[in-house]
Amino acid sequence: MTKTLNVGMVGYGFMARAHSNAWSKVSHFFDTGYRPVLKAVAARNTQKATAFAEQWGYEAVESDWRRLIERADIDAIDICTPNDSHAEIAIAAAKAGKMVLCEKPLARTEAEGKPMVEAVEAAGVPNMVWYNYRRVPAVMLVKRMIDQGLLGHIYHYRAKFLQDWTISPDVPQGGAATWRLDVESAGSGVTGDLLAHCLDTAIWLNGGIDSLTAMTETFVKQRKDATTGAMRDVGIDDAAAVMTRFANGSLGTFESTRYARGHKAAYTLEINGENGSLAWDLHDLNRVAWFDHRTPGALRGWTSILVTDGEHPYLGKWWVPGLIIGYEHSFVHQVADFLEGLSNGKPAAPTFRDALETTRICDAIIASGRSGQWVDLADGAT
Ligand code: SOE
Repeated sequence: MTKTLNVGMVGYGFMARAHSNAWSKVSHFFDTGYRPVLKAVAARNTQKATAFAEQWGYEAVESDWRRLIERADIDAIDICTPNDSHAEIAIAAAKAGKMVLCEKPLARTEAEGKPMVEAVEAAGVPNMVWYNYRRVPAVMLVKRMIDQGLLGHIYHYRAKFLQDWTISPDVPQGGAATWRLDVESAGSGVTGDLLAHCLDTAIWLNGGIDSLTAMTETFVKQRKDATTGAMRDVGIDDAAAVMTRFANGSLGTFESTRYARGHKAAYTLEINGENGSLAWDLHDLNRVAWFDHRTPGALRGWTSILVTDGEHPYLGKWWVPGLIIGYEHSFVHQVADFLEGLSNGKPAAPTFRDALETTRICDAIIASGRSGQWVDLADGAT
């Protein structure tokens, strides 16, 4: 019998919309044993929260996330607030016995994330971090192809996530819309916001990172505070270029910036193995580019796999073969896997513990950007 799962959302921004859409759609397409109910949304700005609740169908509004956690009728807390409040909310929610889902990155630093992992594990509550790009069907197909050994030994992992929205020095820091530029709220710049996605996908596809060295830069040194209007030093990294050594012996290169004119969300990855190469591009998200070296010489070449068939990951649940899906579906898939995990007892990844590793790598990037040194990450070292 299908159970209901009452969701308490904290926040009403862009990510709260992506998550709410996923919670509301999932049971129309996936049989997971659970039907989410949008029970209540919490935010200090109750006017905005009320408008959000009306638009998405939340039954109630709370002006404080603590009230949401106290409610006996809430099963899961979904955290969609700026990074500096993730830890406090997640720890309180876990202590209250709620399931906890947290927007990425888990926390601003590994030190902040550790007690979050301890809290969910001590309480034994299901938990997950929203690294949604794993759930793009084409990326999931890449995972299956690697796990089947199609690439053979892997030599290179390459990823980029490029944007251009902070080039103007007039973009402020802090405030509801631009907290991502404020180091206090965000913890870091492109590293925690964009590279974290690339790293999460990379360690899932290609295994752990043993060591890295990074170059980081803050191009605009001072910006206005969105609230006070006063000029303040900018503490975030605007761009990062990283070289890594993976535990499997492969070399990784990662690049992220918000200063690449013309790029809004250009996430691409490529993996080169002994038997072939695989590539994926968010702007063509339903395709995997595949070069199979074992194909006879005259026929050998890059092929483009259109990931829209019923046998492809998740696609059998949507439309008929050949019809495409988009960005928002990756969130629906993540919720579907989370609910499935509740039903079958196999927790969906990345859990808080999995996501802590990504945050640990982000810390190492920031540290290396400052010191110019390689950072050893093997066996838990930092
Ligand atoms: C920032 O612009 C952002 O919205 C990130 O916060 C998301 O995680 C990323 O998926 C798209 O870009």
